[in-house]
Amino acid sequence: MTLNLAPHFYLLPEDGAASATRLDSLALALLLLTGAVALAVLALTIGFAVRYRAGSDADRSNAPGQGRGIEIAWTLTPLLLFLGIYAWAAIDYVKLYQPPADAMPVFVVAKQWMWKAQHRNGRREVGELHLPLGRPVRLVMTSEDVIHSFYVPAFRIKQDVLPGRYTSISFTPSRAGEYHLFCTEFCGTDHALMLGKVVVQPPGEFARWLTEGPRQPGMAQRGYALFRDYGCSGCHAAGSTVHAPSLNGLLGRPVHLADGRELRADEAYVRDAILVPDKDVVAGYAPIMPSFAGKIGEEDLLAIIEYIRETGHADTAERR
Ligand code: HEC
Ligand SMILES: [Cu+2]
Repeated sequence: MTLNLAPHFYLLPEDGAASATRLDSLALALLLLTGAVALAVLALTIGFAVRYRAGSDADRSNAPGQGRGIEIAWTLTPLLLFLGIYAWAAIDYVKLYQPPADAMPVFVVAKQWMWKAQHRNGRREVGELHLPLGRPVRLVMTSEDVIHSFYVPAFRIKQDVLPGRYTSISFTPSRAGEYHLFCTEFCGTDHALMLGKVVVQPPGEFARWLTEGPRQPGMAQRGYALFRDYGCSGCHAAGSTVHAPSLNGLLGRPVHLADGRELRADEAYVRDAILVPDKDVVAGYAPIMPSFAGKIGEEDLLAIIEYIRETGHADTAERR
């Protein structure tokens, strides 16, 4: 739904994703609700001002001293209405951060002053982000320097992108086309030029685009090589003499930690496991893993995580 009132006047840009349609409905409902309340208050104010103006012959005898019923009504009705709006907005919000299991991960790395993206098959792009129409996507984002913020007005999504950690956001493009991508966190001299383009293509066209361009190894394949080069396999490979957990199918799996906590492994967890191994020690293992902070760059980290994700897929394929 768009709020186009006339061809050259619009309140919001055209919506290009399900997240935008949801937000527009919510914004419209809020506008109608608060507009109706404002109009009702205005009408009553004018009505009473005219009726009880000084010198009018309105009947002023027997003015009620209290009206508990009406006070309860005008307190409870807005309370319930706005709690309803709150619940509605909360559900929409959760959808941005709890993607469906089949959501396609795409990796975004921000740096002064550009947006870089990488797809799982290894295809990279700078200043552009190609996405398939109608498929839920999940962006896993980080920054190489300062805070940036990923903002696509047509999708009504905005997510801070921070150095030293992953943030992610999920949405489903619902209309093919090209959309503006902005950095919306002041990030230095050329912040205003940190622009990009999101290109939403029908699935077939997107699949073709993915395989075009220079041949490169997929992220998981590159990650596998890195996994050996950095010596991870020395401890984590099956048959290693070191007592270290198997990483097969780790992403999405519940993990029990030595301090009793339990969590579900996502990209951020794996990232921290590699860079700050002492933070979350897996139950039943000694904290002997060395930290790789400062040794592995952001893009290599993402590749290693993709390799770990792939081991899970290979696993399930074998079991089937
Ligand atoms: C010296 C052996 C050793 C090396 C080298 C090593 N690890 Fe570990 N790793 C461990 C041990 C032991 C644990 C479990 C204890 C802990 O969580 O610190 C672990 C835990 C992990 C976990 C969490 C596993 C889980 O089940 O939640 C991940 C992810 C991980 N390592 C990835 C890596 C990666 C990637 C590398 C290479 C960059 C690497 N490790 C190198 C020994 C090692
Ligand atoms: Cu920026």
